[in-house]
Amino acid sequence: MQKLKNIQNFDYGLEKIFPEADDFLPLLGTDYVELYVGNAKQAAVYYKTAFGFQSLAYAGLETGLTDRTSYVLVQDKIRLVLTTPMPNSKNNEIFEHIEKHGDGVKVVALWVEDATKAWEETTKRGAKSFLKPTKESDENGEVIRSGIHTYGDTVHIFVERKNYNGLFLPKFEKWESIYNPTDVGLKYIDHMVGNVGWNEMNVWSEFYRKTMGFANLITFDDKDISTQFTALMSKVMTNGNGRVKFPINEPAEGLKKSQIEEYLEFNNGPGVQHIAVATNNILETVKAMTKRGVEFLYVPGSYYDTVLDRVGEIDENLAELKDLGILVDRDDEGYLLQIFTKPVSDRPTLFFEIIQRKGAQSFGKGNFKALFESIEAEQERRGTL
Ligand code: TYF
Ligand code: FE
Repeated sequence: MQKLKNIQNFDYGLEKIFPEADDFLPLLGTDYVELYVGNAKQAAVYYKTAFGFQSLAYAGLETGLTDRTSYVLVQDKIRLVLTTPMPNSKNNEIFEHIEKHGDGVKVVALWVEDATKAWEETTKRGAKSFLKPTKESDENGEVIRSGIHTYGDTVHIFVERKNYNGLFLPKFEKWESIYNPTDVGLKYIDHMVGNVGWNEMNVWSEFYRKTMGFANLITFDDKDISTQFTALMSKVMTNGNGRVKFPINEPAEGLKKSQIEEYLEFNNGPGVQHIAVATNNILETVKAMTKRGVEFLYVPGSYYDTVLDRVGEIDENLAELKDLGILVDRDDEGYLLQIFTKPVSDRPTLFFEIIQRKGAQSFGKGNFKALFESIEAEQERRGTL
């Protein structure tokens, strides 16, 4: 795999790290992630309490927006937008999204220098338009946004904010709240994973290559990702500077129903499966999140009997990692620590990954088997295996 040294989403730049990626869509990073939810007001309290997000901005009836309500949350470089439809919505897209998918990710917004060019370059290569380049302005300047469709009902919105110095976007006001729980040390979005249908992994990885200029960073076939019972395949796509990474999963044949098939059933089709967020101190982050009510997947304690034989020496205390259920993996550049939440809504669909990279730029291949067995145990409890 390519060397990805010094990639941190802290000092944005456009230097190219993957020579095989194309330059026609320079991305500065992830701009925001928008979830369509049944009750944005309550979801906002959950993400503040459990995930340590802070109140940033609001748009709704009080700000003159009548067809939807949105709460914007922030934690370091991560911006989360929670949107719910209002009854006089002329556009039923939000209602339909929630009815079909439950609460979940609608928009993966990408920060660009030129949203008009981003739209032109991607649509001329075959991407289907979601939003033509649109300018919005207020006393803080102007933002141009445009958008394209990707897998399922998910979309990418390109955000150009170089002439804007407001809090979030025009029409949003500062959201002042007296409830301000502290953050839990989440820093930036490391990657966002899409689940697509049978035999569609190559369709969508080609989409990212052709219409967005991404390159294939790694491929995991069903031998890399299988247990005794289930299997899946995955291709990790990256943009040229490595700031935006999208693994794409598809189900593979196994004796039992894989987690990807379960997702596709409960989500009524493809969509975002997990959002991986980075921390500089996974022990503290996971301790805080556990205390605040986030449920994590646990692997059997026997995982920790052999983990050091596999990954060698690490800085962390093994008993502490075991206590919290944090997984470890190593590649030729270093190691990584990761843990996965249980699904964050009632459907077994969207979940989060917490990841701390200590040199390693891979995805935890050495943990796949233990992780997927642990997911199977959850499927068993749900009766969906
Ligand atoms: O993003 C990844 O590739 C890792 C591993 O259903 C992973 O987080 C892959 C597939 C999956 C859950 C986790
Ligand atoms: Fe991941």
